[in-house]
Amino acid sequence: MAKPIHVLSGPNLNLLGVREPEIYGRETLADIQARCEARAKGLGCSIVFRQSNHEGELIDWVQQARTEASALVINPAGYGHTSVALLDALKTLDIPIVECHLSNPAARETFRRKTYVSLAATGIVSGFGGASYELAVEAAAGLIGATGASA
Ligand code: CA2
Repeated sequence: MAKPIHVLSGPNLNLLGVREPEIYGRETLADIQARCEARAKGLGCSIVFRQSNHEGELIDWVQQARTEASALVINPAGYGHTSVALLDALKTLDIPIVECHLSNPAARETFRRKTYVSLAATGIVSGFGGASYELAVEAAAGLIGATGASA
């Protein structure tokens, strides 16, 4: 059985659909999880989907992904712009890392233009709302050779 793709979300993303819908959309994180699960299933893989408001917990989960995941999708939220510790953890992984963002941080405030996480990411998907996660799962699946296509 192939290892799952781990999908991690950082601080405040538990509030999706409740606050700031003009920036982050009306979908809840549970809605996005359902989209990712359906997409992964279609591609013949599985996901583990988690959110935390705590930097240390996210780092623990990144470390867990070293042995338990086939690929990692991460929306680090605010920690992407601040956390060298999260970057250090990500740099220990030998699996594909896809960074994802609901919004396009490059088109927002200057301080969002730099993300430490990007230094460890294989690729980035941003600006498509909840679909960013789905596209990131699809990209991760492609990087591990899971296409769902049957011969
Ligand atoms: O666009 C993204 O996905 C971000 O990672 C979201 C972060 C932000 O700091 C990044 O620059 C871009 C913020 C997440 C906050 O989530 C909220 C959700 C609902 C209501 C308020 C905040």
